[in-house]
Amino acid sequence: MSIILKNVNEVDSEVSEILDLEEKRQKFKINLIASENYASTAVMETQGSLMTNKYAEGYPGKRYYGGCEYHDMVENLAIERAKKLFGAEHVNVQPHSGTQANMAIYFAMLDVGDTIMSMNLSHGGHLSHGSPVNFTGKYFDIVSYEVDKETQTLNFDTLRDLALKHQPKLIIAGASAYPREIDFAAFREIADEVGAYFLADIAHIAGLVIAGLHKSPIPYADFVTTTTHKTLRGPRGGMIMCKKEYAEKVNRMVFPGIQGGPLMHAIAAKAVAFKEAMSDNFMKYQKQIVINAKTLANELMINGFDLVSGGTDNHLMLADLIKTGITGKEAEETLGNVGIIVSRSTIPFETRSPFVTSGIRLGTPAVTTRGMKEEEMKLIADWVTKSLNNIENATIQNEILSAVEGLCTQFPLFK
Ligand code: DSN
Repeated sequence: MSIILKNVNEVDSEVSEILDLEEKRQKFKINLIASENYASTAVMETQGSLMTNKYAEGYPGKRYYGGCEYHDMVENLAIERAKKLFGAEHVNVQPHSGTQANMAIYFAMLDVGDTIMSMNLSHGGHLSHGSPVNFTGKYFDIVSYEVDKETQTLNFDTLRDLALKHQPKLIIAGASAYPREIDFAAFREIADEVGAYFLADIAHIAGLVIAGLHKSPIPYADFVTTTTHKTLRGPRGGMIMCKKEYAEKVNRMVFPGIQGGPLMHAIAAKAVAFKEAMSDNFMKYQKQIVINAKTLANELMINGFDLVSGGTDNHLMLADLIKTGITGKEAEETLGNVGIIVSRSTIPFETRSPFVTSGIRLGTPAVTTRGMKEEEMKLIADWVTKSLNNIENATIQNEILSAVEGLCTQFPLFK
């Protein structure tokens, strides 16, 4: 029976069995998905709590339902803690996701048809920043910037030229697959030059920003959005931070603009996660994420892999598999079979479809939560290499699978 939901088995044995299977999967596989993490049991308990039994449309002190006194208390706690953690003037903790946080900014500040300048999805950007298959690509005119062909990093001269040419109303910095530090001050300068709003989406790096391991966009950006479940290690959800002058517009767009009742159980769990993020342990954890990422990246390069931009400054790296002859999809499947979970990823100037891809993305937030350090990163790099170099060799693949399970047993989850 699942460690978290002890009563489910009595009511629904089918779901209970699925929870058991997922618990085993999380416990005995190495999770290198850069956007995932393991929330603490305190966060999960709160997210699964009785706070789900309430409508609380509106904001603290101004609800459209009676009986919201404790929901006001918990939402205010979450807001105050987030303000303190990030040094933000205004915080809205109600967005259900990162995409809804972004949507609120677009619809609060732009008109349909306005121009947004953002990073190309296949160069590391996010779906909700302007992909043609996303609402952003349908409602707004999207100008995409790419990484430099030589350095595979952002080139601010090219970015500036693009902004001057297209005069966007909003410039977005932030990515899902960019292994280097983002210069938010440089984005601000360009935004000022063309009179654009500046949105920084820090979903991936929020934890690093709190720990001061990545420069904060708060002094530079008009709006900062994030998810709360990646490096921040909270419940699945979104959040908006912005300058005071935009508070009213942003709040009104989140509710009643694009959302109805807030998920109060998730908001309560955000408050718990923010408290955890104020601890010394959280700072140490963030430092180790970066050390682990650097170690994993260096070992993979020693083993012959090409990494986009030649390494990492943050929690993730992108392996360019072109010279190996295998696709991202094949690599994801092969590693999945030995218990190492990664996500296929497009690489800059990708020639394959997003379903196949030429790369994989690897990140260290989840394995670092388990307590793994440099020594374990070296083992993992060797297993990734050996597995991908011996795709057809079942004996080797089985040996790696056993070794992976052995390592996971040494670093238990949900203790
Ligand atoms: N899709 C997420 C990621 O994996 O980066 C971001 O929302």
